[in-house]
Amino acid sequence: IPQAPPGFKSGFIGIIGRPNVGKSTLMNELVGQKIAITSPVAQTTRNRLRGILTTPEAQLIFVDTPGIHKPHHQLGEVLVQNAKIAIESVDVVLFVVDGAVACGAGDRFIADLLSRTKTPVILGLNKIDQQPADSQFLDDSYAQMAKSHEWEIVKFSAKTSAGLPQLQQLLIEHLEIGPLYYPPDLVTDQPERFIMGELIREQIILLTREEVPHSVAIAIDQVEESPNITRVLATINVERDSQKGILIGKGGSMLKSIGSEAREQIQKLIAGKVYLELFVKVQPKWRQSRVSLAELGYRV
Ligand code: GDP
Ligand code: K
Ligand code: MG
Repeated sequence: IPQAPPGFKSGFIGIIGRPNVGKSTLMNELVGQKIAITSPVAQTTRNRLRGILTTPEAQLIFVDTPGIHKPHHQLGEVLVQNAKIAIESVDVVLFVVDGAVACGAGDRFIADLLSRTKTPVILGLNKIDQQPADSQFLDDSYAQMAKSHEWEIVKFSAKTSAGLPQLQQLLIEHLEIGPLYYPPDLVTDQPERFIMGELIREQIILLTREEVPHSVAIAIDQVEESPNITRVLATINVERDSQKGILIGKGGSMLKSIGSEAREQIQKLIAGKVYLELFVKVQPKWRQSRVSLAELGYRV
């Protein structure tokens, strides 16, 4: 890693917020590459994932987190625990809310968590492209929350990029002089294999029924590069036979769709041709088992 020039700033920014407010979309937009998968489904993001943006004056390391919500099972608790760790271990918290809907109980639950930390908080109103014509009442509901906690507030759209340069500038202002933590051209701390697994999971979320996505875990078994094509073998682990059935689909049609969409995404990721082979395996109750969670790469 090269030495940072004099006056260079760097630091870690935790992206916190309810599910579906656009945290992952925002991180992808800021770093300029799809590293975190996004979808209209809550709990798309499971692991903590770092996105890295290096400018001539600063290195911003974003920590994407799963949305914070009331946990219902062990995986849920692990997710909330990870978000809490993220809050304490970053230099700045970017608390993202959905500016197209009024401030609600979910936002206040998080605001309460954040009020107990010394980490500086910036309140980010996302989805301003979706705000209705008369949006003053929406802005007011968040402005009140920001004021009572003395948080700075900034408005943007992760989808259209409106307001993102201003957000970036504000974040840099909050960082201290620091080193380059990562090489300037790196956009994520995760290995390519992990992102590949995520891109497969994204297609499962987008293409299958809601009960399947929460119980899948992807293992990339093999990545074999040759001059013309990269061969990727992956296993989709599910809990039940019925889920295996849904994933495979009639005559294998669902698995075929997942495979061809995921292949497109992985080709973009590695900028090359990909051959993708998917297997589906039933591994009962992995969600309840901390051992299996750890084996599958989740922080427990
Ligand atoms: P997360 O759960 O907070 O990580 O949210 P995602 O990044 O997965 O986004 C949830 C949904 O909101 C997806 O369908 C995104 O396309 C959508 N979304 C994210 N940011 C914006 C935005 O600025 N404007 C609009 N209209 N939609 C957005
Ligand atoms: K989501
Ligand atoms: Mg996300």
